[in-house]
Amino acid sequence: MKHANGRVMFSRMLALMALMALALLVSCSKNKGTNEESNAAETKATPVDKSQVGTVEGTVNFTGTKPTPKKIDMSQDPVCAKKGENTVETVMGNAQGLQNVFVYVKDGFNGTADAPTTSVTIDQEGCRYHPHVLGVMAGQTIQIKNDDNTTHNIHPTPAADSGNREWNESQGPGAPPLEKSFGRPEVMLPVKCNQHPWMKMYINVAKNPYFAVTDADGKFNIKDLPPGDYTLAAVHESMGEQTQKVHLDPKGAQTVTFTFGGAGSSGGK
Ligand SMILES: [Cu+2]
Repeated sequence: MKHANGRVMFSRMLALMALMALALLVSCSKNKGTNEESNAAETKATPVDKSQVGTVEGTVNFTGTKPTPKKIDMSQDPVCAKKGENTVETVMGNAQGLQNVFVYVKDGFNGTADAPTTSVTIDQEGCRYHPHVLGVMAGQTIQIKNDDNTTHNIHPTPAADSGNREWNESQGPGAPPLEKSFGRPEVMLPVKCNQHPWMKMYINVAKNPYFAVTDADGKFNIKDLPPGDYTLAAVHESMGEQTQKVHLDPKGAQTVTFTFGGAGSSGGK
């Protein structure tokens, strides 16, 4: 009898151990499931922490004497010749400031940023492009307007290896705005008009939203940049690109100066 009781006890113990093992297995697989979910969340892009962003601002200077702006002969189209200040816009700006320099975060921003849903505008007015230098994010809409009583033919000519597409399109007086975008980053993408050979501008397609174009005083201001170490680049249509390393603390403000030209420089081509 004693022997038989021991056997019953042993088999009950075995059954209990089996149950405990099963319970352990179930709880383990539950944990595993939770871990997988949190891993998936970690691989998603980290959104920019808006409470920590800062500003990089500064000036692009030109040393030397700016060339006297060349006059443009618009006499081939009487509509154009009537209005506008008809000078070439290559090297311009007040005092030592250099206008129309595209300043952008070239390296160091590893987050993801969607293209803004707002569009940027190119206006054709007085047979000139306004602005002369434009910054836009890859994929962002560019609205092209014709405010002239003449026909323009907009013709962007991207670099062959840029991945952007070359196109040209006519736009008559009163025609609705064209809506275009470029999918790949490219600096100083030239735009010309097939009707008016003096019409020229540059579109800069950026891979992130951290860029600016210098104003008439050569000033730029890049806002809402997360803290980090960056390569800041400044590119001019005829004098090429310069870069600088910039460190930005949380909620920081950095001032950067770029200098183009040199004693006696006429500002390139
Ligand atoms: Cu034109």
